[in-house]
Amino acid sequence: ARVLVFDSGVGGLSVADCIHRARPDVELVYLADNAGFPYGGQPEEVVVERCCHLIEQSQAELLCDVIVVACNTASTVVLPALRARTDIPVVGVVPAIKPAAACSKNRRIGVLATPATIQRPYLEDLIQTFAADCEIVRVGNPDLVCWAEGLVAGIEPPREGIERALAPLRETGVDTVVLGCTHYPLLLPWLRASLPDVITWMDSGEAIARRVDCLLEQGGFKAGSRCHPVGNDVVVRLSFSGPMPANIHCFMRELGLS
Ligand code: DGN
Repeated sequence: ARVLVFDSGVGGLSVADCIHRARPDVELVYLADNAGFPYGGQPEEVVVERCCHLIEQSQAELLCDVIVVACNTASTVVLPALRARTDIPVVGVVPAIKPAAACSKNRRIGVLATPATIQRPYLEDLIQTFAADCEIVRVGNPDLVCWAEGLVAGIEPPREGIERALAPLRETGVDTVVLGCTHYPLLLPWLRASLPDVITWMDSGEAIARRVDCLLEQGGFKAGSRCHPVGNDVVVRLSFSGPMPANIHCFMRELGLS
C-alpha cells in the first residue's frame, strides 16, 4: 500500500515517522509544500486551493491508498473540500485535546499551535466537547514552525525565543501541553528543557498512525512497491519505502523521533 503524507513543510515528518513505525511495510510519499510555507497567516481559500491542487496533482501520478493531511492548520479548513474531490480516504489532524483531558491531573492544559489553529472555531468545539472542566491556556505562536524548519538546515532554535513563547504556559502551571502543530514534536527537546515541570506533551502522531493502519486493514492493503518521480522546485516530494533515506532518518533520530 502507499500513503501520501502532506504538510506545508517538515512538520508532517513527525507524523510520517509514527506511521512508519506502526506500518513499516507501507510505502510513504512525503509531500511538503515548501513554496506555500507557512500556512498560518494565509487566507482560508488560498490554503484550501493550494492543498487540494497539490494533493490532486500528486494523487493523479501516485495513486495512493490513503491521504494524510499532516498539518493542523490545513486540516482545519481543507478536509471537506478534499473529501468532496477524491474518493480515497483522507485523514486529517486535530489537536489532541481529548487524550490531554484524560491525562491531566491538575486540570490545567496548554494548547500550543499556530495562530490560525488557535483562532479557528473547531478548536473551541473540541475544548467544549472534551475538556469543558479544564482550564485551557491557548498559545498561538507564529515563530515555532519556522524554528522547526530551521532544524533541518542545522540551525538551533533560539533558547530565549522558546522561553518567551512558552511563558504563558509556565505562568499558569499547566501539567499537560497539547502540541497542536505537527512541526512541534521536532522541537520537543527544547520545549522540555524550557518547561521541565510539564508532565505530558501530547501530539497527534500515534492516533493518526492507528487510523491509517485501520483504514489499510479495512482495505485489505498489503506491502507493494511502485516507482514514482521525485520533486520539483515548487514542492519537495520525498518518497520512502522500507528504510527511510539516511538524512531524514538521521534527522529524526537526532530529534529522538525514531
Ligand atoms: N505543520 C503545520 C501545522 O500542523 O499546523 C504548520 C502550519 C504552517 O504552515 N504554519
